[in-house]
Amino acid sequence: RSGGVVAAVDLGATSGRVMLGYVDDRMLRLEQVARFPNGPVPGADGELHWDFTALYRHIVDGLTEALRREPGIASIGIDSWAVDYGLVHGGELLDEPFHYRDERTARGVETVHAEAPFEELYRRNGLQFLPFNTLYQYAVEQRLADAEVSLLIPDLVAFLLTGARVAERTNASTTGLVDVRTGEWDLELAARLGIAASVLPPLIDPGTVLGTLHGEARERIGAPLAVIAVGSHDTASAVVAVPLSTPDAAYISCGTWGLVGVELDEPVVSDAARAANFTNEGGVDGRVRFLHNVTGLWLLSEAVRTWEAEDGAVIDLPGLLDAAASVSGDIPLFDANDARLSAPGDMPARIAAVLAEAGARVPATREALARTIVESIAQAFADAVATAGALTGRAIDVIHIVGGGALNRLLCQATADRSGLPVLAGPVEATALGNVLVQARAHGWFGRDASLETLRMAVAAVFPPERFEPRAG
Ligand code: LRH
Repeated sequence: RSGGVVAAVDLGATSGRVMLGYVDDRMLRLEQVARFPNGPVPGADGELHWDFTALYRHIVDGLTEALRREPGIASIGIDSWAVDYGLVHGGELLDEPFHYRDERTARGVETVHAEAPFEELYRRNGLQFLPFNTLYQYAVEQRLADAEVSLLIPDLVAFLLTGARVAERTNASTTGLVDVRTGEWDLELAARLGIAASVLPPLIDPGTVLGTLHGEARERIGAPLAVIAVGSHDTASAVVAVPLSTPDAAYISCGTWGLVGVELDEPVVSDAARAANFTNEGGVDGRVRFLHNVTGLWLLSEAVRTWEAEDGAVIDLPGLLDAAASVSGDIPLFDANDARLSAPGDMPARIAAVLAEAGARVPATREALARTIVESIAQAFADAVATAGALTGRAIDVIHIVGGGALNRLLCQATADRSGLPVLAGPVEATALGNVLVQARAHGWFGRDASLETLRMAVAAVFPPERFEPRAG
């Protein structure tokens, strides 16, 4: 047998999906079965949580519908945003997981750096500084001691579905507690930070069969389907499905975040990489995702959310972007990674304040502000690509943009113009495709030893990217 169908659960910070993935020698096709909203939910004291209970219900409903449509499903794979976790005791989730944009983590940063300065952390875990990396969250987590185990979001879903208590390695690499050299838990660091080894479950690699649906999940969904670990960090799955076209290609996985970097065989933890805040996250097949987080479409989606609340009506985003593309004259820019733009809120007002503070003109219309947002993101993308090239000694010759951002033609063209490099856009559904492909390989549909290059050739054949040439500016 050289093909079949699998289900992919793909949870992003603004929406989640259940997809069916059809795979054989010549075909790769996704069919969306369910899509549901996601986002920060403020609690009584303004703290930010996820509504994991609702997410899990949507996942089970989606899988039930997937199996109804396609009784031949061979397995399920789960990926989500990184760093966040749920604490489990007695088989139950203790609380709704915190959202990584909750501001409590600032205190965690201070506590952790007092014990292990950032310079030392970088040598050990290879991670760029992000105030929400799991180890900072654990430092302010009041219930860690009450938990038998802490599970990252995709592992938590797999646990509820199958009972398996594991930590998939690509996502575990974003906790800050995995040794960048060995890929194992850094138990010495954990001990110094007061994190009990018992809350860190055994690490497993993508492709591992985690178990079959059990208990209520099996009853509801209706069959003892297998759950297979994929690159459970959404960015790891997305990078699997980037149809890298040259050895020196860079990629941008662009959704809520823009993850900008290159794939390496070995980590780079030089002083220069640390100073540039480049991360060495774990990729599928032991590859290294050497990249930098740029605040991506979050800036635009929060602005749109604010305008929709003002209007009490839905905004036509393609229409807004068309209007933004025809804005002429000087486009004021701001630093997309300004920390003041990271929490949810009135993004147009915050961006206006950041621009005004820098003495820049504040755009007067929504389309002009949308243009400023898109160009500022594109500039940050171009800068990060140049830095990735400098830090790795590569002459980057093309930029692949995958994820929702690949649909944003204004952003793709602006990234080409500002970097002076061609941009190859697509596939939009890279994350779900990477999830599907790693399951397909585990089933032997590409040959069990198929390399990532083989998987990427399949993507390129079925989803030829659209090319944006840089225009002289
Ligand atoms: C993108 C992403 C990114 C992380 C962030 C928390 O969805 O997983 O790679 O840095 O969310």
